Amino acid sequence: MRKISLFIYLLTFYSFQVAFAINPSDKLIGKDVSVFYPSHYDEHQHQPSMALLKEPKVTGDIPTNWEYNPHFYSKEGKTYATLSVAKGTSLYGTGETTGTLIRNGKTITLWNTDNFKYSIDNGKRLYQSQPWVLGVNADGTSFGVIADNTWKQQIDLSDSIRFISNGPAFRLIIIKRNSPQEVIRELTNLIGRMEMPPLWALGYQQSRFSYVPDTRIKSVADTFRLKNIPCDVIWMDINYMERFKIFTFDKVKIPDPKEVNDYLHKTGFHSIWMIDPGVKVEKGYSVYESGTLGDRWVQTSTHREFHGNVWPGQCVFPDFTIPETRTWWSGLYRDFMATGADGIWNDMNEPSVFDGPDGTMPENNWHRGGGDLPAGNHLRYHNVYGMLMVKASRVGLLNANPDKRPFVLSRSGYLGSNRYAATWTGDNSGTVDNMKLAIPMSLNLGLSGQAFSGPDMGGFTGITTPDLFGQWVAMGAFFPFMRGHASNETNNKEPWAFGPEIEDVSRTALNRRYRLLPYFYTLFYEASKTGMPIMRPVFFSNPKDTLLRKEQQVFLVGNDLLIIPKWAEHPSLPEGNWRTISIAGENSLNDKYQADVRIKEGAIVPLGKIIQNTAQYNLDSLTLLVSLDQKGEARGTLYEDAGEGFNYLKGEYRTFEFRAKQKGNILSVKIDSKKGSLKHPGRNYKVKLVTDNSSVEGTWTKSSLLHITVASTMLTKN
Ligand code: NBV
Repeated sequence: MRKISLFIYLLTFYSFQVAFAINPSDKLIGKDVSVFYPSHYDEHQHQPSMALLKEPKVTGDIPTNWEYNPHFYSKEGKTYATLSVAKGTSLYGTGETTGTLIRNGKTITLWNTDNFKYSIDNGKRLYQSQPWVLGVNADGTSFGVIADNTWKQQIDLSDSIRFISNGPAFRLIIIKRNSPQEVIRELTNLIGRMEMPPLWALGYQQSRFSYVPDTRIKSVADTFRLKNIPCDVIWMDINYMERFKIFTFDKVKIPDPKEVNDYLHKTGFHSIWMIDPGVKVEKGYSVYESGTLGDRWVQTSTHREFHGNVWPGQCVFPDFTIPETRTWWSGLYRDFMATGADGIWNDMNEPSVFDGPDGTMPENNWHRGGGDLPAGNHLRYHNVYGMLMVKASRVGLLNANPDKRPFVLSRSGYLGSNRYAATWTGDNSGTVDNMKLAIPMSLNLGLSGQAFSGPDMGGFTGITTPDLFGQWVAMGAFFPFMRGHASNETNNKEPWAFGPEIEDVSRTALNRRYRLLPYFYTLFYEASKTGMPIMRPVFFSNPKDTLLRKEQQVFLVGNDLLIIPKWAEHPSLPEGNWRTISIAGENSLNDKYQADVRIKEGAIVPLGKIIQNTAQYNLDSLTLLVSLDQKGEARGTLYEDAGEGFNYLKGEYRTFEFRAKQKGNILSVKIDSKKGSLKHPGRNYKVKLVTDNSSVEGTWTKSSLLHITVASTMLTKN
């Protein structure tokens, strides 16, 4: 019945177009997850899916009362898939673009683009493509739509959800759930989740285009330690290379990379080095020679080696659709990582080609594929070029250091690239607008499956003022990925570069982040298990509350902390009693910069110590911030593992549950060790009860049951 009526609908309204009937192979592929096919679907043009972990199995027929029915058609050489949207539906996702958190009314182009200053198309196409829309209905129930399509396309949300592709007809996967959280869980069940990153990747990271020579790298690192400003990572941008040739080091600027890495390691730093995809065409250059010998490069439409200009001059580009190319690429990291590098930064991987059409390769360039991946043109593979690159980079890091968790940062991405790499939002500017924009950008990445993201904190290009940096560092401390970065033409943007006041602001902001690491790390664990974003929109607190749907100045970290940047004006706040906390001695209410951080009633948040880097992370003592609900109760969790390596996958981790209960003026907190085999000798805990206007702390106790006596005036009345 459903199919017949839709077919008639199509004939009536689209008779001027080529209308396709609903395909009988539309099926359920899981509980309340359906796949829909256009009738002219050619699986060789789309499969194996680049987004999905595996080809979904049909589990049954779509029930007749299924309400999300797309229709497919083609018009003027483009293929369309449309889903009508009921009034009151809020739309999100669509990956990384500029603009508001809520995506209704927007049109986004999915064509990965090197977009310096977000100036091309007003940032409506950026470095990544996530053909994915999350819908939250007026009543808070939810759905999500994946266009399983890598080809160049647009998402038009002006009056419905419409995917418009320059490629052949494609299928849609539609998820239906009771809440947006459950939709994200199912999305990431289908596309995969990130694995636990190394703990150090959650620390503060300092970058610039570029810290050279080696003495400058060391002095930046030393200054952090000298000034007691926490930091975990120093980043090396392209100028460390010999004439921008990847996998080389400039002999004068970085004569001994191993010595640099060793130096950083000694003071608790990790190092991340940039590797771009463009390989300089140069006789005698080993990467070019070995790649040419193996026939590894992307070809022109006439099957010649494609050449394009990037930093090193004329370059060739690895064809990552070829399995042997990926293996070769992975292998290049072996010697490179042997210098002691800890992580890799893959930039320019849209791919950016300075003299190519639209800043990239011609659409008819040829990718040869292999294994189960068919050959195809660049129009098909452009959007997954970066994803295939970081997939191979990740394997390279793993092979080089089998006992370490690989950390790769990628500029380009596609739906599912969260499996291989974290991301940042590219070349933003040091403006107030760009600072504010970072919130909806990272929130929508999280709502598109990419939980590990953040902006260039402080702004990449343009002069950043001290005041802006102060606001940005205070807010950036609560993003999943926190890296300060700066372009080569700008002022210094290290925390101490803006004078003593902002240096102090930065120290406090970073102390707050580092004290919260046990909470953040627990959230990363949750993200790796369920796909739940670390940074969440406030409407997650109550998806039925339509007043929260547009809120993009404030955000949640997990479910229990609400972050209100100082610059937020009349934000819509979630209901309930959210109490302001002091994390590192600050009083955010009297502070010009430090964001107001509030804990949810009924929550317990674990705090570690103030440390200078994660090598000092030691949960021998934990402060439990307790905020009681109306019933005088609170709960929280903690995840713990070695912070590095893979033993956690064999069970060497531990989860804890904290439960607080008030009886009279005694507050007791019970600590239960739940899952995992990680041994620990027990630790000291301290309870800090947060009430509406003050807080009270107990004493350090090594026990699984803590009691503190609190003046009854401070307690919630039963
Ligand atoms: O490698 C230099 C820069 C890098 O700093 C930045 O983060 C990337 O997004 N890179 C782009 C190349 C060109 C910058 C104008």
